[in-house]
Amino acid sequence: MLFLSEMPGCFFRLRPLVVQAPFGESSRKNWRANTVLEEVQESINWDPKRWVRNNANVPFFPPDLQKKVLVFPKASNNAAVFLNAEVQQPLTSVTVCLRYYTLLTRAYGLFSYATKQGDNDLLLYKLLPNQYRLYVGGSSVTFTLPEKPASRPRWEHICMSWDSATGLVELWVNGYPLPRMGLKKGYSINPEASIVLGQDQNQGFLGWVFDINTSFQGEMTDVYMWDRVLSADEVNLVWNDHSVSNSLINWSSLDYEIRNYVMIMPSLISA
Ligand SMILES: [Ca+2]
Repeated sequence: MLFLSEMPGCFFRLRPLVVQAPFGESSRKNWRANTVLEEVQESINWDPKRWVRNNANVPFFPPDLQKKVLVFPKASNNAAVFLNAEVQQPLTSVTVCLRYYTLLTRAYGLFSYATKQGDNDLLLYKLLPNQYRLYVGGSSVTFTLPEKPASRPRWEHICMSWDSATGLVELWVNGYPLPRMGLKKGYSINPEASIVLGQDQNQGFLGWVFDINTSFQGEMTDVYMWDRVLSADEVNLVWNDHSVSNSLINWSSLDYEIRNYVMIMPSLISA
């Protein structure tokens, strides 16, 4: 379990190391394991290589986040989780799935994929409790769900996909698809991205910046991304917590970096 506390002017950085799996080949060629807790001075121009350690004495943490959740305990303009994804070529189709739990009623960013083509090259954004806004290439479509008062707060699972050939955007909420909409037909999403959970990245003077008023506060888990549109059966598998192969981002072997006040905790929901 990782305990990360807030410190003004500093952020804690988790740098996953790539090591060979001790039990033979895993589904990925390299087993991303062993995160190292580093306290470093906040710097815009940090060099990732500086923080890689290959020391047997460093703390060891299990790489598998199954049954774990990310807790974003409070609204902020600096807390986020950065993800590394092995995107090799421009994305002409994509699916992003995640599960989250919040009591927020304002807008917030869930998954932000910013590139030099724009801060909203791919963005999952919640506008209202019953309204999702999905961006591709800076354009957006808004899905408005029928308002049904929930009897109790609950986790929500979403899968969003987009396909360049048709321009069609799918949004699945708790395993149910909404009527498809279209945008950016023929577009390609840049493979070089800054990928962030829990914030909407915006273009600032010196780089990407966050806005406390669109920050996520709550819990998040089961984050996945594929460079294809998942079939209905596959979305159903993901919703039911089964694995679907060949993902670019995989919750079970997440390559991530935590900035500021985000905690990794056991899920409070029993299996
Ligand atoms: Ca943005």
